[in-house]
Amino acid sequence: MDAPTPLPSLIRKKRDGERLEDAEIRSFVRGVTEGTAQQGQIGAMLMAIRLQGMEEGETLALTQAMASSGRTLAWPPAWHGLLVDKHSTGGVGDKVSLALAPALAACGCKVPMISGRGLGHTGGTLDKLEAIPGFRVSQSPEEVTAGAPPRHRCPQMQHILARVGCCIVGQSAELVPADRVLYGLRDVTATVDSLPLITASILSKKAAERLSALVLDVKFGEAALYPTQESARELAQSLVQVGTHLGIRTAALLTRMEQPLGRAVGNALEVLEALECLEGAGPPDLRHLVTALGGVLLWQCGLAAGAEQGRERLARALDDGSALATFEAMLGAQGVPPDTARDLCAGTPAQRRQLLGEAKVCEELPAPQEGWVQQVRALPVARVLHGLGAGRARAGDPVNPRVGAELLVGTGQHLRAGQPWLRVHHEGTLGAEGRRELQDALRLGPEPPQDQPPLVAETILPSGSLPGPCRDSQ
Ligand code: IUR
Repeated sequence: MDAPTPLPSLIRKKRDGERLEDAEIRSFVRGVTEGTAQQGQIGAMLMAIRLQGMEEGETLALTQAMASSGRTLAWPPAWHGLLVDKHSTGGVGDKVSLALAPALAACGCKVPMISGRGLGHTGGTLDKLEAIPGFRVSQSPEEVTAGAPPRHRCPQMQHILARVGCCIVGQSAELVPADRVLYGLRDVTATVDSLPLITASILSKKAAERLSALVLDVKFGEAALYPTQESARELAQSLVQVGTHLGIRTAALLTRMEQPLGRAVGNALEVLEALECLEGAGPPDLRHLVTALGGVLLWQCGLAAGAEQGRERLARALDDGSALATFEAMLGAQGVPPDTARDLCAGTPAQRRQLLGEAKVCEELPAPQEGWVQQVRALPVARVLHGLGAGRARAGDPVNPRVGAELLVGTGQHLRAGQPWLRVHHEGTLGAEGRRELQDALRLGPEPPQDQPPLVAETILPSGSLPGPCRDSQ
């Protein structure tokens, strides 16, 4: 083990713009994990990194030190090369993981997906899954540690992956404890928006999962973490480079986040829409993103000759029922009673809605005038739903899974004055202010909109960047 370096000298070094040695970075992360570093010292180092940045080698060392700050997962050798995951920087109506994880498993991948909860205006995969009665996103400690060295074995997850091929779980307290501390302090020290800190935070968790391949959905636009394609590209390049150095085959898609993905926003409504996608139907933009992200992963882990062939293979899994059957098996393995899982996957839309529960109030908003839909802005929709209880202001707050909205129109559609364009599901009061904000989300014009820019703007690979989705084994 490296001799500890006094933290004030490390902070001074980074404050003055010098490069930190790998051993110094490990020493800092050890102080964070073991609790010997004071909160003020950690905050000061985070601010120094935020202001001075880090070279790629420093970011890699930080990622590695954080990844080994806790437990790392271990898998049977036969699965090596097949372990895949997807990470999204967060969007509105983004239910991709719910369809993608089982579809990838149906194609032969092993998907130990570790997801997060929603915070702010973006939703979280775990909250969506918890709209399903009985679904368990966590594993009890007995299940994690039973009969195996706690640092590596994860029998419950491994058991599910062996039987089903995928699981979607929350991050356990033992996985990357350094990130828990650093992320909490970044939130209160105005250091969330630091490229090396975001890169290390995201990738340390993926490195601890011992993945073979990773695809990142880096969103940009009004409702995304990054407003512009250029800023999203910078993060994507950092993630792809550091991920590749970690030995994970990493690629990123830059995707637009101006409008909600699909037609449904809100946890229970998004589960319903994910089920449609798993049946080979549902909104085209959702299917497009699921198959584009999955296609890259199938190519990266050698199950398809190129990204396009991967996309076609994934689409087949959605169309032939195998992805839906895998989703049903995953629900069963994660605590959903078999009858409920079957009724949800095989039921009619009305039966599904009844199973997930419906909000007390359903209100339709009329178009204020005639016109062609140019855009439905995601941000105001997400903000109003958040205020109605669909999202949380603080970690740990409850969410109401029944609150949400259905878009009744799509871009390019013509609306008559008074025609309903949005159905809001809630259990409170929408109020004049909320109504005004929602009406501001609807952009109408006198003519049909010109060419729509593609949802996938760019693909970032270790070898460089391609416009649009990755079209073959380039
Ligand atoms: N998600 C993460 O896991 N880490 C981060 O720093 C951000 C999002 I921003």
